[in-house]
This record gives sequence, C-alpha cells and structure tokens, in this order.
Amino acid sequence: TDGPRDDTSILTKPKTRTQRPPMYKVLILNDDYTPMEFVVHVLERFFGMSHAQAFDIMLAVHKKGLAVVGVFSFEVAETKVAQVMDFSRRHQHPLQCTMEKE
Ligand code: TYC
Repeated sequence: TDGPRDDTSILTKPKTRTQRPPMYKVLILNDDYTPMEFVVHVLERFFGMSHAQAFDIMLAVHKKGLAVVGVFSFEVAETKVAQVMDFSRRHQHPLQCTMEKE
C-alpha cells in the first residue's frame, strides 16, 4: 500500500515548444492576359472552391494583384503550384502561382 506511486499532480512545462511543421501560403498572381473564367476554373479545380468563392478570390486578385488561395504543408503546396503552373502552360495562359513560408 505504501510502495512507490507515480505522482500525477505534478505537470512540468516543457523547456522547448513542440515543433509544428512549417506551413506554406499558395498565392495566385494577377496578369493582363489570363481570362477571368480560367482563373475561376483553376480555383475550383485545384483548391476545391465553390464557384462563388472562386469568383470572389479571382476578383480580389484582379483588383489587388495577388491573393493567398490556401495554406498547406510544403509537399502539398509544392504539388498545387506545379499543377496550376502546368495546367496554365498547357492552356497557354501566363497565370502565375507561387508559394511562400508562412
Ligand atoms: N486580370 C485578368 C483579366 O483582366 C484576370 C485575372 C485575374 C488574371 C486573376 C489572373 O490571377 C489572375 N483578364
């Protein structure tokens, strides 16, 4: 009965914080040539946006020059950028998609 017991009442604060994986913002850039409907389609197809959501983001990019379209792990962000760049190139549109560490 009086043997050693784990003391569950003491909780020590870790000296260093738990590492969270860095996250990456994926951005779409405005240009003068890519059709608005194409950008809307890209946002629906690769970022799972509704048509209304995609239209709003496309207009924001058109007016402000760029917008964040999502935040992902490095690998997912890299894949999204490659998919958008490849799809745009195949359709001969100059649409640019980049990523940056959050
Ligand atoms: N500025 C383009 C036009 O007037 C539309 C556009 C919007 C292009 C967003 C790129 O990321 C973009 N046709």
